[in-house]
This record gives sequence, C-alpha cells and structure tokens, in this order.
Amino acid sequence: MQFKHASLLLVVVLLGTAILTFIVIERQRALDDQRAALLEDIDGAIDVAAVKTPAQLVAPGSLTGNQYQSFDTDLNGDGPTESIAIAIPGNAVQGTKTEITINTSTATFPGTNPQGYFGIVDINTGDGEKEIAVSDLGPSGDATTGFYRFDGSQIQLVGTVQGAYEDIVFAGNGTLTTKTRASILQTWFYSDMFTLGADHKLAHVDQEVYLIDPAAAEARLTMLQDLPLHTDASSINAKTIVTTLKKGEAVTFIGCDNVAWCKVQSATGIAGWFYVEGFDTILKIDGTKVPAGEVFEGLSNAD
Ligand SMILES: [Ca+2]
Ligand SMILES: [Ca+2]
Repeated sequence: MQFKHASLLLVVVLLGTAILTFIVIERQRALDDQRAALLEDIDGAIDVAAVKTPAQLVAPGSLTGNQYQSFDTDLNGDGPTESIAIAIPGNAVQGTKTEITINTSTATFPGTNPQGYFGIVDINTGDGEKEIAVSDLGPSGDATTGFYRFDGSQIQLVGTVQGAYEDIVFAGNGTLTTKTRASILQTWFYSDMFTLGADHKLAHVDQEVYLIDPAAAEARLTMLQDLPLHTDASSINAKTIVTTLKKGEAVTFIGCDNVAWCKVQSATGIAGWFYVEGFDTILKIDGTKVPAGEVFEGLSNAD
C-alpha cells in the first residue's frame, strides 16, 4: 500500500509539473505574439525609411539659380577649381545634419531640417575668395546659415547666422544683413548685421537698438493702458517722462536693445523707451510691474 501511494503521488507531481510547464510555455507564447503584434504596429506607424526631411525630397533637377548639391568652382581664387558637394545623412527621426565636402576636406553643419542644397556667396568682393552658404530651416521655421571657406587644403567655418542664405543681403563690402529673432517683449525679428574680418571670421555688429521692419505686423500695437516713457535708455531710476502713451492709442514699436530696453513711438511721432524684465514684464516708471500683454494689444507670441 505504501508503494502504491508513493507511485500515485509521483504521478500526480509529474502531471502537475507538466501542466504548469505547459501553462508557462503557452503564456510566454502569448506574450511573444503580443510583442510581435506591437512591433508590427510601431513599424506601421513610423516607417523610419519613409520619414524624410524636405532636404531629402529635393530633386537635383528642381534646383535653380544659386542652389547646388554639387558644384565645381575656384573658391579661393588660386586658379584650380574645387569640387564641392553636400550630403544629408539621417532623416527626421534619426536626426539630421549637412556634411559639406570640398575636395577631400569635410565639415558638418548641425541642424534638424537641412535645406538640402548650398549657395556660393561673395561676402567681400575684394578678398579674392568666395564662401559656401548652407542653411538649415530649423524645427519651427527659424532658419540658420553656416558659411564656409577653403584655405587651399581645408574647409573652414566662417560663421553662423540666423536666416536662410537666400534671405540674407550681401553688400559685397564684407558686411551681410540678416533677420535675427529678438530675445524680449514678443516674437519679432530685427535687422542684424555681421562683418567679415581679416581673420576670415564673421563678427556681429552690436547696435544700440535693433530695429523691427516698420512694415511688420508686430510693429503696429495699440495701448491697453497708459504707459509713461523714459527719455532714453540710460537708467530705470530716471523719472524724466518724454511722453505718456494713452489707453486706446495706436503706437509704433521701433525695436529693442535686445537686453532690457525697448523703443516705441506715439501716434504724434514722439519716441521714448520702456524697461522690460525677463522676457515680457514691463517695469513702469512708477515701479509697478505689468505683463506686456496687459500693456499692448497686438503682440505676437508665435513659436
Ligand atoms: Ca582654388
Ligand atoms: Ca570674396
């Protein structure tokens, strides 16, 4: 009897183990199936190979004017031509950049949304050489442009500015003017100048006030409350008032020093300054602080 009981127990244990093993295997199989289905869904939603930046959709045949994906020219003015080409590795999911190669020397212009071609520009027509301009359109329309030169053996970065190269004005005398996004008050862009130095580097031209395009919508504001204006941008403690903008008055925003002071003009043509703390808190002459959106109607707050 003892032996019979032991055999029965063994059979029960073996059977139990077999059932448990079966359950575990089936459970794992179900999980594997779920995982496979999930991966299939992800692949369907994001087809990495199919996600391309505009740059990768630019067909060489669609390029016009000063737009090239490869071009041979004498960049440094020494007679022999250089072979210039760009490549856009990666895509919108994996990250993007533009690789610029002159002969055998390569540089990388970082970015998120390459324009997909380059231009040849001549920042200073008197220095015997030309520059390559490569633009990245940015994640939300804020383009940047990098300028490169060839020193006879290596590619060199001349400088980086905001704006796409086709929107930049080249005076030919070593200066260029672009539109730069301002840091205070609202979403607006100012006319910004750079000069090409003897060291072949772009230098920023600092200005007392960076000016908005008078035709821009962001230049036309309406007063939501009275705002006394400082005569100049010398001190927030100065109490001299040049004029007081009145509630309901249509005014013209002129620009800012891009740090704290902004200039605005009354409907009657009197200009004065107000002080901005942080991005858009206005510190009035009487010491009170008011959000700019409560002072001006018509401010832009685009991304
Ligand atoms: Ca050359
Ligand atoms: Ca030149």
